[in-house]
Amino acid sequence: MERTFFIIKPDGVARGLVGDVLKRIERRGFVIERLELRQASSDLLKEHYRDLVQKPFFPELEAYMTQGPLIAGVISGNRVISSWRTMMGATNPKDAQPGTIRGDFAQAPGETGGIYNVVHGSDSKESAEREIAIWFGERNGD
Ligand code: DAT
Ligand code: MG
Repeated sequence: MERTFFIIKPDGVARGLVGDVLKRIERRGFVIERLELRQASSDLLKEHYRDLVQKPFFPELEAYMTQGPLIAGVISGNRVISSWRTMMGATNPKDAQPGTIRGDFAQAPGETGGIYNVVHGSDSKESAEREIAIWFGERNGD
């Protein structure tokens, strides 16, 4: 069965949205394979967002993702990678459709332009396997 890696980001945990997000996963029929409350380190984040480390917004992204505990997990199901991306909605909450997690729970960026969008999901099969290994692989004491 296909699987993907997801995060309920620190804003989602701090705002008490864990139950809402997990409910949507369960209601959709996806199976929760792994679920862990974690504090992400700077090194882990740099590996996870390997392709974004050089972007001007990376320092803000790193501060956001390490500001408090997050939920990291693995879910499985038929076509779960693309389905979870659809359930999340667009990256920027101002573009996210109502009915998506970001469209229902995340606010449009303010003056600073920072994007706080509640959830993460792997964008391809390769990313899913890479991210599962980073977060739950042997390197992290699994
Ligand atoms: P997604 O999370 O939808 O896969 P992404 O992989 O392009 O989007 O970016 C990862 C995260 O980085 C995103 O959830 C929020 C942040 N981010 C992306 N583009 C940004 C930007 N232009 N300004 C600020 N933060 C940004
Ligand atoms: Mg991404």
